[in-house]
Amino acid sequence: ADVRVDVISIFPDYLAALDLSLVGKARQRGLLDLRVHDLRDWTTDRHRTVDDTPFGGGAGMVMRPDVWGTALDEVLGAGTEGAHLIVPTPSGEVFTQRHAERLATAEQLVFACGRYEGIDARVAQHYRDAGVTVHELSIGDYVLNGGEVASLVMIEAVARLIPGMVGNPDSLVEESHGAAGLLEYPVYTKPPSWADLEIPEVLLSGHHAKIERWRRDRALERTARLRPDMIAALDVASLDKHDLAL
Ligand code: 6GU
Repeated sequence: ADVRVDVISIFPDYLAALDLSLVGKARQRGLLDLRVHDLRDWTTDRHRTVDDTPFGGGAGMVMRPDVWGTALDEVLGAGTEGAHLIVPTPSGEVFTQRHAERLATAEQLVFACGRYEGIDARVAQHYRDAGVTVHELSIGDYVLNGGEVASLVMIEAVARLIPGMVGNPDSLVEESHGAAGLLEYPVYTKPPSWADLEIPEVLLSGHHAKIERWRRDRALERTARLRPDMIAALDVASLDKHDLAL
């Protein structure tokens, strides 16, 4: 397969959705070698313990570095070259399309899904020191119970960028958070009249340049309303003289 993805979790069943849809098809077609592992397979005690109380006190439990170390050493294998370790955590950098693009070029991605109050901080430190590219990533400013759902999100965002994964590659370049740096314009299909609502007349005009202009205006309008931060970040060189009228 082109890409190897490993997910380590104490709830491997959470990742069952990766058998479905585009990611599932990519696995069947051999484009993606995706393996889900149970962290408890690397425990050595009778109770299959993965966590302990935090040094310094405080609420909750912390995942033990020794169990994670044994698991990650085995899953990463010999070469650290080309391997990226992703540690989903609400205290990480916010995951964006830029991260997805970078991760889509990696040979191996390993997702270490923490639960409880997180994984002992020495784990990320150790693998960084060993030359693995480690990313501590959050999927947004809210709290989940663990890294599993965040891993699903990131794997889907990365998988659809792997060459040969999406049926029509045009749908990858024209979309939100793509080259334009704008939110998408509204889209319509048949029937042309529904629930007393008509589709915008320009879309029936057959006038390609007018349609493009209308779509760009709607994208700019929507982005200014919902995401002023994205407008502020726009490269002035990406604007045309008609945009400036807005
Ligand atoms: Cl990556 N993990 C958890 N537990 N909560 C989150 C998150 C990750 N991203 C946003 N909230």
